Amino acid sequence: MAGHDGSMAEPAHWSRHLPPETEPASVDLLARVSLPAAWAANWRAAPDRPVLRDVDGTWVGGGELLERTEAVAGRLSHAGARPGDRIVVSGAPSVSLVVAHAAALRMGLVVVPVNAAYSEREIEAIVTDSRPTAAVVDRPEMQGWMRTLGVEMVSGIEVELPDGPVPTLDTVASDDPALLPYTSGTTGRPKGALLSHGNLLASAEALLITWRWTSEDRLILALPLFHIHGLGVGVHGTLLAGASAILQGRFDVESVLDVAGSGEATMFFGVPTMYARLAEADGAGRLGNLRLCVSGSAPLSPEMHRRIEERCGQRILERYGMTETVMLVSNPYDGERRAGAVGFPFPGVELRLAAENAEIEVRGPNVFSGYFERPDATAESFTDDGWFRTGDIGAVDDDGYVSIVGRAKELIISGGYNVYPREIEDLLRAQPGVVDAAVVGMPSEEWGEVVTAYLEGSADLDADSAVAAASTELAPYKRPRVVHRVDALPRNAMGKVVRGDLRPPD
Ligand code: MCA
Ligand code: AMP
Repeated sequence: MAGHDGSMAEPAHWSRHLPPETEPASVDLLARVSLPAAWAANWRAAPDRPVLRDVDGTWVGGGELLERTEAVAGRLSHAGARPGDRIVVSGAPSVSLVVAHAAALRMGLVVVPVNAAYSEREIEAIVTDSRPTAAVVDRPEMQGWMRTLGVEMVSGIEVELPDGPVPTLDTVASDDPALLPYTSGTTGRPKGALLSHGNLLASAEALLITWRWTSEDRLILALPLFHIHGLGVGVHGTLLAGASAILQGRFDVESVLDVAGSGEATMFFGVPTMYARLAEADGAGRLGNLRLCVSGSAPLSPEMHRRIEERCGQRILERYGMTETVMLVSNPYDGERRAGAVGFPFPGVELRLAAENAEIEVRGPNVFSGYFERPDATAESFTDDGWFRTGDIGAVDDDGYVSIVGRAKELIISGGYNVYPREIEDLLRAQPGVVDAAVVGMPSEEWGEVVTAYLEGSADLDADSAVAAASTELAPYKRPRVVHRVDALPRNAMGKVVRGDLRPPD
């Protein structure tokens, strides 16, 4: 096997192989078997210890989490949910949402986390594909859609169902399925990334090691809890470390800085858009009180990295992950946190760059086994020798730091949310008068990229109205913010749109 310097002879299909930061043999990332078993053990060991501060300011301790997750599991089981069944969980951040999630995992259900702002069309695609038995959803409108789509058990976020006996809990194996988050993908049809309990546990253990996350830590958690960043990193890490978190219902610059300034928290995790806003705020220096600030989900520019250090007195630790793999690469906690780089593979993660295009390929106990009931998409996303193709283009410098230098996939990242052009283009093409459509991300200091639509059509095409009509089918973050009508989209000799040649008309 190649060393850190990649010096030994390498097979032709990859150019550089980085082993995990901690050799796999030296740490058993699966020793605790599953997250829910480890969480319950932590809660039992310290029932009075505060774990989560709810959005109304009340603290909930381990003993209460044990009781509440058991009660919810009793209700779900009484209503007919069985291990292996899928359950949609969707809502704004709250302790009740975390309780529903943890209860489902403790009894062996597979959680399908869903964006609380999705449209009926977006929900239908996920429900049709995942066929959940139950849905715990805070938005009444979405509860109605779930019922119409035939979901048997639908409740609000408090799981207001009749009580029942507590089923067997905390007996899942590492290989059992745990989470089924959906990613739209380049085909426009969403696919579920099936993550096992082992995948989630291995990644959370690696975070604890790399970021020195201990029970003394308290996280300011202002991320949505339906993506890996807020859920798989923020919630899972907090509960595994036996630490605590302050849940903020939504991201608000002043609230984050107030908590940071009060000295009651030690960490903050955010996307670059959040840091861009924090750096511009009065009293941004309050962020400097924290032990650790982590950025991820989208590139943090070296300029922004420096600006935050200057304004907030905080040297950001940037890391890189994906829904399919949880966390992959992190800057070091003690060593240099290098601006513009994402760092070294987490414990357990091996990384290599494909020789032909430097695409990052990974493997490890954190990497999912495939897309739910999509053998073709799964086969395409793994190499013949079993490495997952991330679709991100990487580089490794002489010190072994990995950087993301591009994307092999058509993906726009706006404010840390992924937007796949294909899904939006398909909706735009269906609008009257639209001959063709192309959607790209234009650079933006605040959002990273702004979703921008080019519509091909005659001079009387009302491009804004066409986009507005398509937007009713899309969650707000996917809606094109900039719209151009063009006589003809730039095409190559094969007739394919050349995205790189798209320019606003004069
Ligand atoms: C909100 N809006 C957006 C976005 N967010 N538009 C484009 N892109 C967005 N990301 C819209 C709102 O609907 C509103 O539209 C307008 O922008 C202004 O809203 P504002 O109040 O300023 O926004 P906000 O509520 O403060 O949200 C900004 C945000 C949020 C806090 C940065 O986008 C956010 O929480 N992003 C994090 C997403 C995340 O967790 N990603 C992780 C996935 P209008 O004016 O029309 O009403 S990736 C992942 O999990 C992997 C594993 C990883 O590596 O982490
Ligand atoms: P998702 O599919 O929502 O899990 O998003 C994963 C994608 O986000 C990755 O494939 C990357 O393209 C991107 N990403 C996550 N973290 C970073 C980062 N620190 N720098 C650049 N891109 C990132």
